[in-house]
Amino acid sequence: MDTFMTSTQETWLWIGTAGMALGALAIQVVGHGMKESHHRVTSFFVCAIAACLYLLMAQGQGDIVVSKASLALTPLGVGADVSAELVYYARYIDWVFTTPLLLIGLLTVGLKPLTGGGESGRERIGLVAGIVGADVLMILTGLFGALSLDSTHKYVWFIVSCGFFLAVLALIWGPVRAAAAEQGAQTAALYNKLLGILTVLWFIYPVLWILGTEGTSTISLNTEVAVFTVIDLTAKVGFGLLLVTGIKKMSGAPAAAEKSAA
Ligand code: RET
Repeated sequence: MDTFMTSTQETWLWIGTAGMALGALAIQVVGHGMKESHHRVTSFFVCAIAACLYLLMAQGQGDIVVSKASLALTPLGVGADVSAELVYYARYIDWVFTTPLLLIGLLTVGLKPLTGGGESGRERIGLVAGIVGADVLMILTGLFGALSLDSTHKYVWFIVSCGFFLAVLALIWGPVRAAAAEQGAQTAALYNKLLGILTVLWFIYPVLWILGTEGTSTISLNTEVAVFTVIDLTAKVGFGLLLVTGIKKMSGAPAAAEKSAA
């Protein structure tokens, strides 16, 4: 039963705050002067949003204690059962904004620009809305699970959240990957590289959640906060830098190479 933020957690949360702020800065510097600047803008905001929410948590404002007390009359007198858990709710505010932005970063690599709109434009809107919608529901239902003290409720929400996660993966590995493959070898290679990295990193989140205090409490909250900080920095700063440098390199490459590969 963890009910307060320890100094180890506080240190990691300050490392997260500084890392995200420096990451935002690094993305601006590395992406300076790039042609497709929207990639720099989305990657910058992913880190800037995370920096604000890590600051909220480091200052002790991003957590709540969920608790439940029940009293029962027994032959021996009144028995009390209290359960309480510290939940960093701010993570979910971070993720509900940053995961759609990360996915949009990936989608703008995989999906080619539309000329004309029409039916294909509508299909595109449907695909993007489906991916972002499933992602937002994945995070929200994960929050519902984290706030549940009853283990049945918790695992129901975990399974629902995993279902939405699988839907996101099915769409980015299916139709979006197929669209990226039609855009030439260079774009397909960059998309596949980012897709592989994103998938591996994102799989760590539900595993950590279920092993941590939100799930089975197999690992301590100190370890969980430390590992989340490292994974968050990799999934946001590392991924953002890869995206920005990959796009910059590709726009610098002769267009003929892309066309001949197509
Ligand atoms: C939760 C709840 C349990 C089930 C699942 C989850 C998935 C979370 C993911 C989060 C990704 C976050 C990123 C943040 C920023 O970089 C919510 C832990 C499936 C995939 C990439």
